Amino acid sequence: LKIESVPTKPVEGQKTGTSGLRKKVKVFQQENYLANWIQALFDSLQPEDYKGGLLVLGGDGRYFNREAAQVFDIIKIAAGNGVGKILVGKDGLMSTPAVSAVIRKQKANGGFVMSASHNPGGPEYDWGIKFNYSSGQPAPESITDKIYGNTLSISEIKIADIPVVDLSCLGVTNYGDFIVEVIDPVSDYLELMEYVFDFQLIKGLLSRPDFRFIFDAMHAVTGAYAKPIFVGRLGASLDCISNGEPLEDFGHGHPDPNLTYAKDLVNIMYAVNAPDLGAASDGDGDRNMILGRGFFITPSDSVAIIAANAQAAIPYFKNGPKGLARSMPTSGALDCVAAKLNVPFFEVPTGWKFFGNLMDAGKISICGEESFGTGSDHVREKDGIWAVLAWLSIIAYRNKDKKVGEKLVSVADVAKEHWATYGRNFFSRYDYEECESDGANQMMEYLRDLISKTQSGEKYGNYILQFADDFSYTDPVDGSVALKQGLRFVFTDGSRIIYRLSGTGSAGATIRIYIEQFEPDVSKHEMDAQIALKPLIDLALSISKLKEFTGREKPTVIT
Ligand code: VG1
Ligand code: CO
Repeated sequence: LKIESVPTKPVEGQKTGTSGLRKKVKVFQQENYLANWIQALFDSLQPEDYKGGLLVLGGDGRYFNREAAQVFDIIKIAAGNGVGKILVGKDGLMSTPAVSAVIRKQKANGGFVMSASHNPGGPEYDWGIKFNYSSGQPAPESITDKIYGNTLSISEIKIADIPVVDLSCLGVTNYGDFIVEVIDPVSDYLELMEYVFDFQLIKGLLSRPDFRFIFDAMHAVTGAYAKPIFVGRLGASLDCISNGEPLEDFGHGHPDPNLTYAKDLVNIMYAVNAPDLGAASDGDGDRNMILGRGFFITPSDSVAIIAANAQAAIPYFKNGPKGLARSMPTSGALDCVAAKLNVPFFEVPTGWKFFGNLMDAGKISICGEESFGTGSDHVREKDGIWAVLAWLSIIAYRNKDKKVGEKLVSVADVAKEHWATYGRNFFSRYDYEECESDGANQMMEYLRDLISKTQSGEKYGNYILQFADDFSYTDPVDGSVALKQGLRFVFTDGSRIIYRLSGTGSAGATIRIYIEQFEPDVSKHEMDAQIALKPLIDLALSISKLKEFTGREKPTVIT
């Protein structure tokens, strides 16, 4: 293997955000931009973490993935740095949770996911890359900070001279000491799903004449998984899958499974004669949205409901979940379940990387984020298909003895029963995308200053302040500290307003406002969340002076 040392110079702006490095495709097309980052990554690892080792490479199928894998050097730089073998998903495809699963199953040292997740794809849009570690978890901040540091002083890239690999054919190719194996991106993942869930139970539900299911792959990576899993193994009919072909530009779509961007699915699920369960997943297959007939399950409720029903409906959890965790802005619905199950509970900053240590230490098994992320310790990423299988399992379990013609327990019934048992946590998130960075930063500074002057007991409209702070987190496993993870106003009745700036955007600043209010009174549970939360939303806008700082009248996305 001929290895060349190519001189290079640092390029600005290679700091990793909430989940990997994400920029416009045009930025990644600059000379050595991606190559620098990949080399900086190897320079940040201990040699024993990759020399002669095994890495995994997958992606969500978006524009630029093929170039990135080959021409722009991920494979060649891996070889140049002495990696022994790389497992690449066929056609460069592999979902984020599947990469995590393959790393674990094949005992790899780590892996790359070429994805900007739910951000749109195409020459004018976004690209991104994430690195996961040997237990399949997103690289911790200690590593991503090192990578960034190395991008500022990088001077050489080690590149192996190997020809372009045909990623469309399964098989092994040797290049001296370096091996490329193109693998089926589905099989290890499918095997894991069969281990976690009772496929016979789900099959029973999907074959009922009185139950209809629809899955929208949004022309993203789960298209490659939905057919072999839902249709091939679970007997759903092919027309249950919509937008099932992964496309480089996601069919001009925005592959974000929420009420705004998964409009097609929402329309189907709110029409007369809607299916019983509708679901969608994002670009790289780690997010999910669950809908019943005319009924939206908030992600915060989804993780709570899955946790409450897991022991009965999902074999993997037959002894009950070990512990539960959510990101700080996610609603407290999960807290109530943890209290009832009497299991440990953790609140971590936004971003899946904070759950990994808790899982490795055996402290939690189910966790979630309000941002359509749900998962468990079967892998170290959130997992869209897993969440859909979890919901199918719950509905299947609740109806397993029902005869055709009997009324089935619906998705909405399960949610309403859950609220009746635990109370309802009304929750909404307002996103103001692509604001001017200056205005957004000034607003956050203004709020920080305000928080430093607040005192508990102060009145805000009808709410009494319990405390306000800038959330920080000390990892109970390794003691690492994450500061400035979101500004919180917590009121005495448990209501919360939280402000954060997004760490995944590729242009300007995105402000997120999270609003939550707990309602124990069953007679109020059927209220529309926007109506129930209106006073608190108005308060959130006035406290922050959002309009003055950003000039925005309305959010771009409400979930
Ligand atoms: C967002 C979500 C966060 C999620 C992250 C990555 O981050 O809020 O909960 O973990 O995206 O998800 P931010 O910093 O923009 O709020 V994914 O599907 O992009 O890997
Ligand atoms: Co994603």
